[in-house]
Amino acid sequence: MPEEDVCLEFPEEHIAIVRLNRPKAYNALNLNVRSLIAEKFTELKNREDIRAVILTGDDKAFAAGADLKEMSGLSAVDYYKAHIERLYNAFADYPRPVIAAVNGFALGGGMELAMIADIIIAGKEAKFGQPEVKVGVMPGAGGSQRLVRAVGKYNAMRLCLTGMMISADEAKDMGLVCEVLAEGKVMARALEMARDLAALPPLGLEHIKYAILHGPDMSLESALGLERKSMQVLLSSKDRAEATAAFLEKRSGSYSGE
Ligand code: CO8
Repeated sequence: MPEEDVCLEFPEEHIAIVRLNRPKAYNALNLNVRSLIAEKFTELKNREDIRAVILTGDDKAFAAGADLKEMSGLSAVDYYKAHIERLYNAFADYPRPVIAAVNGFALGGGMELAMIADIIIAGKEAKFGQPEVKVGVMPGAGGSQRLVRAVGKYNAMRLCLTGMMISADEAKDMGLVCEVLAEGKVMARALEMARDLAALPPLGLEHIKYAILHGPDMSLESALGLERKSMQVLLSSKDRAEATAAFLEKRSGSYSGE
């Protein structure tokens, strides 16, 4: 069977990899790829056994942005009707941790895709940028908004207004990338991190992710309330009892997500 433009792999128990697979187009995001990303994350939402996901591309590109060839033929109405936000929401709403493992180019829609993930790690040679201004548009899938929340006004302005590319090290200095790895080491590190996450209580991961994603858009008082309520829910979970017992008995815990 021919490989799809987005592949879903299960390398180990509890871990999934969503891999963009359009190498000839530097993993440019056409509508088919965006639909497949949505389809894969929708499938993963129904997989209770999956506790951490890695989103990646290949060595040359995470994704070099929207497919400019396809988009050049789209009218504003076509673009509206494509409802790309609904496709991205299938990924953005995924409740468990997602690591973006970036090698090569993460540009435009590709960088926007990486920013939906919860943790971004990158190879030394990776390049990030929001070059939409150079093709006469602007970031349209979260680029201006997720970026300003991640790196602040001045860095977001510099990237979006100039369309410049930055290195993985510079992206790390800004707080966008968490770890920069030597060439060839990104997937191994992503898997190691996913393994660590998958060994933790999944309900805790879900509640932490939700609070960190949604809290900053609330008043501090409401966000603290959300945090407190989430913590109270976790207190009554079976996994909390198991984690405490494991600590007291000096062993590692085994979690069911209940
Ligand atoms: N869309 C479609 N095909 C692409 C894209 C893309 N975004 N990026 C690369 N490719 C294709 C190239 O066309 C080429 O294919 P072919 O061999 O068939 O010509 C192949 O990938 C390799 O590309 P290059 O030969 O250019 O490789 P280089 O190593 O020389 O350069 C770069 C790599 C720097 C990544 C270069 O390809 C590039 O600049 N790509 C475009 C980056 C970009 O501007 N992305 C889009 C950002 S905008 C966005 O994401 C959302 C808004 C879109 C609105 C569009 C309105 C028209």
